[in-house]
Amino acid sequence: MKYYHVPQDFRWGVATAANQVEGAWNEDGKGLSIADCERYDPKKAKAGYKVANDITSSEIQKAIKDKKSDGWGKRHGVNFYHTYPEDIKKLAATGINTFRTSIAWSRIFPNGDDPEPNEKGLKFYDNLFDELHKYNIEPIITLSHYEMPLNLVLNYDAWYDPKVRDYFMRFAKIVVDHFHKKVKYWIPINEIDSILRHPFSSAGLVKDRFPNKNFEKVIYQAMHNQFVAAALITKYIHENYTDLVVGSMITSTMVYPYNSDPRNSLKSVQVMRESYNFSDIQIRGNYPLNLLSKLKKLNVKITEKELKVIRDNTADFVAFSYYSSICTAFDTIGLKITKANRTEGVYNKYLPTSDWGWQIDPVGLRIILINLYDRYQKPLFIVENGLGAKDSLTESGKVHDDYRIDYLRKHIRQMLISLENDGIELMGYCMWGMTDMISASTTQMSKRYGLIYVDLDDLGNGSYRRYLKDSYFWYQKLLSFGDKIP
Ligand code: BGP
Repeated sequence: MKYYHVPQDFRWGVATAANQVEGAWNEDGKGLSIADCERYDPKKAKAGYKVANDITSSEIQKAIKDKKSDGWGKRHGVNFYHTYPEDIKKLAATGINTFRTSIAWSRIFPNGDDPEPNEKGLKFYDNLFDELHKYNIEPIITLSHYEMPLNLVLNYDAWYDPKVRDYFMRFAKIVVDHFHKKVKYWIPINEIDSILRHPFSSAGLVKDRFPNKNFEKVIYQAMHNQFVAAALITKYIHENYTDLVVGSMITSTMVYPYNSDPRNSLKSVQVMRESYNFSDIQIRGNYPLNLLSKLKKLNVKITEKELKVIRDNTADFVAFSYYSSICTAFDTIGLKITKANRTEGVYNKYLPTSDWGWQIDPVGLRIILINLYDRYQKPLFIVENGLGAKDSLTESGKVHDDYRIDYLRKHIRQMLISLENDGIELMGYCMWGMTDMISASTTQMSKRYGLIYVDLDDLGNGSYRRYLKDSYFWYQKLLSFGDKIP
């Protein structure tokens, strides 16, 4: 039989984000966060509205008002704030040694600008990390994953505002100081490139709050502020805690030319380059010239001191998410359009498509691994990969998600082939989803990713009971093979 080998210290895990699972939006002193304003509205969704991108100031006000009166907030998340001991126990039984999540900024600083951190917020994560370590599971922590205190949006200018960058630094330093003995792996900002696609959920930017400004400039200024903050916290960690490591993180979508017309190839290189720009900055320490000239044209404020901070404080590993691929064409008229994790592209006739229209491409993952390793020669880490699908629960409490098993098996197989043949360094693999959770792009519950089913619907009805899916048992079996996988 053919076996694939993974390094003995390979990290196998699951991944999630605080705002998508925790719930408890107003418990133990937590403040309102931007994610608390994003709610699923079936009528609007039908009309193509994407809450995480298109939200307006008046919708935010309405959401806050409704939240206070009818408590719909319980619909955000799957109650992980209370169920984490049982959830982690179940996950530990799969054999994982890694758990990626984020720390909700609004639990630690409810308004972002509070004079002192909220001790109860710190305590929650202390308990969570202790629980993980009880099972020898190492946490990987994202400091900013589509969540920030809403006050920093309403009374400041979110990530556009240098003061907010300072508040982020204060939050980040406090949590690193507090948790450095429990958390070795840190990722400052989730999918740092995502600010270009959904500036609200990534950086709290609401277009109508900048009436006299070029919104593109606002986005790029906020992007620059995020790069500086990520470099500053990397510096802080490296200077104070030499045993900790820091990753950059981008969304990796494989992009092919629609056909061999060189103009389509050029287009695919341009689209890929846009996301590599982001890892280039965090790994190589320099703004690529194409991006720098764009920032200059937009008159984005950048100081020499900031550029030096970015240059001198690069990340230790290259983390990325991978779900899907697209094709590109210089002229898309008449071509079928598809999407991959919020990037639009041309449909690829060689690939199947998920329930949510993302094309399934395991070989694309191998290409990304090769591309990223050749580009940086730094250890890689797949921190998100999974399938969003409509699952159904049988009367006997089973979920037969063979399509998810198929997705995971094929992607992991390509990863193993790459490890064996392509001369890459890979630290680990975290499948996206532990329990089901609220989808980031659609805010729906019915777009399910987990190994564990949660009884909850898009409108918040359900018992929150957990059921182990077939994919749970499949992952458990896979991990039981250790470092030699058939
Ligand atoms: C990534 C995000 C996650 C997650 C995932 C799946 O881009 O980092 O937060 O949600 O995509 O996307 P979705 O939930 O929109 O299906």
